[in-house]
Amino acid sequence: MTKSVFRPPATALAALAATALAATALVAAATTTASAATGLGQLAAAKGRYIGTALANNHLGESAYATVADREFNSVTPENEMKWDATEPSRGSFSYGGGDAIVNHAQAHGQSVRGHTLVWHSQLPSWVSNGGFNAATLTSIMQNHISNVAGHYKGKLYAWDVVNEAFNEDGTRRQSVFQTTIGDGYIATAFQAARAADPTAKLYYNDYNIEGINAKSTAVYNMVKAFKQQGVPIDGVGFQTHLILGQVPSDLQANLQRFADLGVDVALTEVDVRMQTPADSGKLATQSSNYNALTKACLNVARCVGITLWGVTDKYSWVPDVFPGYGAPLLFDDNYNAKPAYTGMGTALGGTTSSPSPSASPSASPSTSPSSPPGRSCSATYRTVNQWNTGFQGEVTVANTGASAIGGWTVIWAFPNGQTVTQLWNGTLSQSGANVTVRNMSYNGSLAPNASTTFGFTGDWSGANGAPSPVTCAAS
Ligand code: 9MR
Repeated sequence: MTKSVFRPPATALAALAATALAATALVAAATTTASAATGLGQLAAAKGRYIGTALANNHLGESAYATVADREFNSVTPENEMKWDATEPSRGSFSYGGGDAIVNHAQAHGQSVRGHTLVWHSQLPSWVSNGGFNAATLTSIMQNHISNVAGHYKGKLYAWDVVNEAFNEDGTRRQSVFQTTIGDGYIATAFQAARAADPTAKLYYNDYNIEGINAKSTAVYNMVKAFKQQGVPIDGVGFQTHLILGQVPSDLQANLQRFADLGVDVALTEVDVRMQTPADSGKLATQSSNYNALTKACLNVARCVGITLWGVTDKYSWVPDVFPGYGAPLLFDDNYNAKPAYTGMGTALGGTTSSPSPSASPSASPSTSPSSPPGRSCSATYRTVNQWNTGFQGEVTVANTGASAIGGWTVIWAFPNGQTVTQLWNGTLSQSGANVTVRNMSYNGSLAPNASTTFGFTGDWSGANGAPSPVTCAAS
């Protein structure tokens, strides 16, 4: 098995060296070793979380953009391609080209997809906002939109931002056309329609300026609490987290936790940390510690499932267009050099930053069984589903065999007859000779006691295709 060791890309080291970043981080960068570059997504996956990015179709043809996106992230959110103006530009006429391209790209690169967004006052075609519909008609237009769009992507998305930005800063409802025409109930109706259209996607309410405890976040909190009491199908709350340099709310973690305690997942869904441009070493160092802090806040909350950056590179960030004089809010600069913020986040995710030592060195110890923390345990059951000339299909069922919920799992086996895995789904593969290690994806790591999940794969064999034994499982 190859141990995950975080190594900033070479460009990140250059960026670090050029800044007055805290001495510890400089030491870290200078002494970090690794056998293979490891992206943020892989680091997060080892903790049962994801690190995602907003992805824009029109930039995917740029090789540096696609390379960084695919290397670093294990989740994507279409930046604009699934919004109402893109998917139903005129009434009853649906177009999915942009969204489909993102989903196909994500599937080809082992990334889960957060759908964004079904009901929002912005990027809403004027046939909806200015149609003059009565409540019954607008309700059915909204239900029809959700049923078509969420239905089109049924089974393919990890989550949907069902309703986006429905509250004002003071905690009152935003006076969108949905609110003024249908009334408060439109949000619950939207969630019910989304559940009916795609029963497996996690359904989120998503908003900005709700990261700290304030009037707006408390209004959302009260809505979620009421939904849980009333049986309205809500699974998560997305905290956009568009921050200003140096202004990570000190109560971010406490706020995430109070929502999680209502029985929903939480996620940071559109993270960026903007600064007045031009950037300088001091600002970049502050930004690095801001990213470090917000990542830790999420990791410290068991139900914080992942973090999405709102873009791959500063070059294409929405920030300078909307906040003139501000920019440089992401992890990679205009030339795709990793910024100190990249290291700030990677370090929080457990990237190795100590001097090389025997225990920190990459090790190959496939015969060692992984171990689980006390109270957490899992089992892995291997089966051959199908077998032909030189190929076969396998499946492993992972079950939580302990009394506590688990947040992630790692399955290890050694093939007895030189078989190799050629493709694997619903898990993250690392393979070294006969030794195979599979970790959960962001969306299937959490298992309640007695719950199980499966991952599948295809492989090559010749001569014999014996089942491996033992197949061990470690829970986290
Ligand atoms: O990043 C998006 C940008 O390309 C669009 O022009 C803009 C239009 O409103 O939307 C941006 O994304 C927004 C997201 O969908 C919802 N939260 C705020 C984001 C930044 O404006």
